[in-house]
Amino acid sequence: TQSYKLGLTAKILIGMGAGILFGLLLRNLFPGSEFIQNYITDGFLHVIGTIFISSLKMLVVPLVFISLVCGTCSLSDPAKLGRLGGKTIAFYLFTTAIALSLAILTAVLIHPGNASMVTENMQYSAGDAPSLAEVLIGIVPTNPMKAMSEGNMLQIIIFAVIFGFAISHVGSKGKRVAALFEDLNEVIMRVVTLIMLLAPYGVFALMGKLALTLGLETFGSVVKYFFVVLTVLFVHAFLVYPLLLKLFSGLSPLTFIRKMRDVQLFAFSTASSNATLPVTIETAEHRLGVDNKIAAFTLPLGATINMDGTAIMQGVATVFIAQVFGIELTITDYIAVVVTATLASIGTAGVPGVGLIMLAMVLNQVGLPVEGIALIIGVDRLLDMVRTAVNVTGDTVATVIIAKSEGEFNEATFMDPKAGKATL
Ligand code: DAS
Repeated sequence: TQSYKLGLTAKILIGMGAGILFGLLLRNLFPGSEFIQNYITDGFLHVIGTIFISSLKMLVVPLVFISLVCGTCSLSDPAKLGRLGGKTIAFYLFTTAIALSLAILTAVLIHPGNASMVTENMQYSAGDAPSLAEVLIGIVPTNPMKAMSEGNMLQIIIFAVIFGFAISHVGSKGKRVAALFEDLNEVIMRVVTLIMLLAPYGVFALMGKLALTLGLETFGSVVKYFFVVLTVLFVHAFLVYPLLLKLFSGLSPLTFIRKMRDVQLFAFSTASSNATLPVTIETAEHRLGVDNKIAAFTLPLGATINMDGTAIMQGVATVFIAQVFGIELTITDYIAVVVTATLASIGTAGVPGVGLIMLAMVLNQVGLPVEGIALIIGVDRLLDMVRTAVNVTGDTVATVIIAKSEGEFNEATFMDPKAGKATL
């Protein structure tokens, strides 16, 4: 008889459920237990969860460099490279602008914040938002190896694109180098599917630790803020993106959403677009039918500069904090928020909690009290997980639309429900 093979998605969901149950059980059976805190929460669960995330991050730099060189060296036409870059940046800015506008509008209408929430011991420090000049200068690596060792995604992308482009302009030698990178790409993608098989265990640990540490009491006064952000995130992910996909590519949003489940579960569990990148690239190429030369460029770029979910949190949080402190925001203030939030997101990689750090820059820039962040920091971890899933979904929607518009898309793969199932 055909033994029913549980798909990876099912195993991850089981891992999540078991982890949450395990954490809640321990939290309620032994509240405040030192042993649990030291040996389970900060011990066993922390170790397994961190190893899982590290094993994903381990792949990011080699995968992005190899697949981007591999993709670019088959993009010998400079006009096509320029058009691809232009389309990608334009589409990312377009969806982020929609996300921010939706968020600000909803928060102004629902008015989640009021003056009664101000407490005395609020403090939070803010960095300075980078200027456009700093962002542009910061993109070119002075030392590619340093960029790789630091995981500076934009610098790695720039170097890989230039290196790959040069390969297609050295004649026959280039063919050998290109073939080598094709083979390396094959190997590194195989490593990705191997690591994905660890997911159920890693997710169990991550959710177990979260359930053990995050109590319902942290939701207190900011429950309205929490649900406003959640609502806009869901509207953006399940209404705006399907609409854009249908409008710009004519493809079935349902098929897309179904095939994005694993990626969204990884993003939710790790709260890191960067750590999820190997899975996003593998899914885009092997399950959604996007050609490597597109996915290898648009997805690493998107994981770094395109964070619609984060922009949504920042839009709502800015309005919420202004409401709490009774500060009236003008249209120019909102425009300053949109510009600063977009600039701040370009330079920062997709790692857990980066949204809050950028929010501090945005508040600082528009003269709002940064200490207001102390109000929302308690629920930010859970929101970070959801908005990261939205971030990676936005990157992939843009990738599919651009791939189809460039004719670098295999519709048969997209329509095939069995395509690219993660197996050994
Ligand atoms: N966790 C970030 C990411 O990986 C998003 C955020 O912090 O807002 O995209």
